[in-house]
Amino acid sequence: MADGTEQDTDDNSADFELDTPTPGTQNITFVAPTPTPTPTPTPSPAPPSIITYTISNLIISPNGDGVDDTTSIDLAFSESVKAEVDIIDSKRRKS
Ligand SMILES: [Ca+2]
Repeated sequence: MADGTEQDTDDNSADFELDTPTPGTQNITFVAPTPTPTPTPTPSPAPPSIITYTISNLIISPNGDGVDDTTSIDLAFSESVKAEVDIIDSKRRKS
């Protein structure tokens, strides 16, 4: 047909064909997709940190002679943490 009316030349009712296209005429309405906002990443919480610490003796000789056999370590963290303290000898080996 030449009157611009809809035709179904391929027997597919899901589409339609125009015999005479209409340049400049909007045959369909374009609907812009709604932009999906990019989720704002949640800032990572600051890792736990040491607030204060005291060590009564930095060097100990735990040989039971009563001289510098012990030390006292007091740590305060910014939050509750599971902490491990390593005691190393002069050759940097763990006890
Ligand atoms: Ca000692």
